[in-house]
Amino acid sequence: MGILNVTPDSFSDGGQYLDVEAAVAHGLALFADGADLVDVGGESTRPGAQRASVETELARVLPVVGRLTAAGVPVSVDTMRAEVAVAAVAAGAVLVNDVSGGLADPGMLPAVAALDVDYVAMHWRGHSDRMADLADYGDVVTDVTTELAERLAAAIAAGVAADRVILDPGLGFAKTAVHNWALLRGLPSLAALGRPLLVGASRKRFLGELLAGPEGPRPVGERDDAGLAITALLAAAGVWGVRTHTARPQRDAISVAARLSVGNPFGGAADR
Ligand code: PMM
Repeated sequence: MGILNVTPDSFSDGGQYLDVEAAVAHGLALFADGADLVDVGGESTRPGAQRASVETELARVLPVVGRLTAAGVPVSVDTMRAEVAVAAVAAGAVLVNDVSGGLADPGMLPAVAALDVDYVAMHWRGHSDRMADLADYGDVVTDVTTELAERLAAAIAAGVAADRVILDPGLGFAKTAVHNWALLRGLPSLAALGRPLLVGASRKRFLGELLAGPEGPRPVGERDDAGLAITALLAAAGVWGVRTHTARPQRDAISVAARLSVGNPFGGAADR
């Protein structure tokens, strides 16, 4: 899943693709480079970010979704709002990627239930302006597994088909670096919920902290090799997808992992 943020303030690519032409060109490039989906988002979720209005989000996302879909690119929409999800699907999106797992907008799960799309439910505890205060866990793997199980149950109760739900631990969302590493190590616990897993580690702060030097954390633009190592390991472990800023190197890492994998904790990668 290639990331396309049509925002002025996302932590890694904010401001680069606000212009429709630039955004479409980047989405086409991600697809040409091997992304199975291009994930179009119009609202930054970086820690501390303020919310965009629904009008702003729609205006950013819809032209890009429409143009990419018309060009044959499978598109997902990264939104917490039912209204944006519905409009993006009408414009051609095939998956709704909801970082709030249905918690931010009570209309989201019923709206998704009425659409013929896959749904990513990410682990989330609150909006970006306060999520740092919500990074409080007993055992983070147990707590995130329990809370994602609740989101899966809520989606099913709202009428979403269970086999259309993909779960995501939500690295960096109300989580410290220690939490993120624990969750990456604890993915088999999430996999035990019986749904495919998506993981978004690309360029996130915990990688910058891991690779910190005397000058401080490794800058955002210099974290891709570490991200690639995570992709290879997760692909070998059998995750369904990774959400990343580049596509070709990820594709290559996934090919290597698939070729080498002989059995994995989640079952199933060996014969791909
Ligand atoms: N991370 C971000 C945005 N959307 N969606 C999913 N499913 N999982 C994630 O980890 C995730 C996401 C924040 O990163 P960005 O600003 O680079 O898009």
